[in-house]
Amino acid sequence: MLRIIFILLISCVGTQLRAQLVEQEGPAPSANQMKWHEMEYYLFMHFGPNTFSDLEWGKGTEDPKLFNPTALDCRQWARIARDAGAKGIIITAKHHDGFCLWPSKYSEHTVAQSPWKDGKGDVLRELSDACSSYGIKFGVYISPWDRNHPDYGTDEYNDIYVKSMRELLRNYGDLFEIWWDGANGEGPNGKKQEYDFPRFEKTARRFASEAVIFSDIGPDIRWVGNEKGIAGITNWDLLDTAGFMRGLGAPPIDTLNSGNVNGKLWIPAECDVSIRPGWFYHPNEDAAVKSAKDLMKIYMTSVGRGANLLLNVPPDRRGLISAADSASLMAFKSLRESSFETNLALRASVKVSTSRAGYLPSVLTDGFRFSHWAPLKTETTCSIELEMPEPREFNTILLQEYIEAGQRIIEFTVEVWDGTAYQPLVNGTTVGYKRILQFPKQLASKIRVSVVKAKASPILGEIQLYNFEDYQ
Ligand code: FUL
Repeated sequence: MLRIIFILLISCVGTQLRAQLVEQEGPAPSANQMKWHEMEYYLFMHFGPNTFSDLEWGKGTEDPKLFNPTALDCRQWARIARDAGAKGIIITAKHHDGFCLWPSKYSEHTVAQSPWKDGKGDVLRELSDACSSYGIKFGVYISPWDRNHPDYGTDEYNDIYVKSMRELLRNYGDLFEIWWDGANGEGPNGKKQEYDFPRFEKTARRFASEAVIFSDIGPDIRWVGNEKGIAGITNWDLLDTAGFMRGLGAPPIDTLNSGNVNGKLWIPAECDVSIRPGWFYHPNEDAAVKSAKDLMKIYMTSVGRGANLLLNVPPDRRGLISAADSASLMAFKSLRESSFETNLALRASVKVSTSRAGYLPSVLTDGFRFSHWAPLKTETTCSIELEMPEPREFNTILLQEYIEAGQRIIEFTVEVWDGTAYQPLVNGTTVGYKRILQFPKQLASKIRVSVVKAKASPILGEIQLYNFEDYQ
């Protein structure tokens, strides 16, 4: 009993202290969204009848016998993802052709009707188990558009979708993300569906309370507006969704790309992009796999702009990640690791314009985003000087805001000390969870970061410097 009272007391004091120090500005991420931000990079896998028919959008009339991977091994997928530094896998449990990668009771177009494992196989079971044994997270793409289901285009289909979602969400362990595609075309009877998204959302929340939900307009994560891996140079984690819908009624592309500075909801962007030209595996695209350098550029325009990177790596007809894709993923991992190996600003001394009581400037160079610093509450601008023990060569700066208290920075500058004065180096707009900017190589011991415009007193977690090899 005493122990419980003690814990309660500590947590009340803790909450009060936090509330006093880091007042929230506008919308802030939920606990699930915060975990999602921290994932940064994970894989997408498009797999199903299209893998075998060479199509991107199956018609829904494909014979389920087409689905017959000869050596499917989800442990290979999960191992490659983990070794590539990706934090999870999102699989197309059902794409637009309606084929279910699990033996759903609510469809006649599933792995159970296929010859794979004599109709006794379950890709979701194997992948969910593989992800947990390799310590990565598992998520699902469940296309609302279904070109196969006979009830599509009628009210009954909304029931079917809810039931199959419930079946899936209850039986395959914890999910980190549910992916709702905006595409909505005709079903087998030529009719389009009026989706009951409020009901879908209720079901998702009830049976996957730990998952974030992705769609054009969230509710948790938004589409970035392109399939190239490019978030806006200005990228707000905020969005206004009132009056918008998924698919054709979505907000304009540039809004999805940059968010809304005064958006009422925390709905950060996710960049979905494929390692190959198509989303599904096509043998004739084997020579068109993106290189490590291509992927690094994508990383910089997604994670480097405060968005997450969802990189599609489609399994082939054997049911394996092909050698070319895995080689490129590993080379991308090495390039990333060598680029970020040495934080030259680690433990650099820090001088600031003003500091709020209780905030130590030195945490800005301690290597941890979570420990954060802020100027006086009344100041919406600030300047931070970092000094390294001796001149070092660098060409990259990484900044992180403490977004748990909201996203605040609107504009910042970076200057370099040339021995007599500060010279302009690079300017930026939003920071958010992470911002990485590059500039021509410098040899210097001092830089100055100034927040010149913010929605409220800025709260920063990290400032880091790196010297990247050229990957352009
Ligand atoms: C799109 C779909 O139509 C594509 O087939 C793919 O799944 C992509 C990720 O989303 O909207």
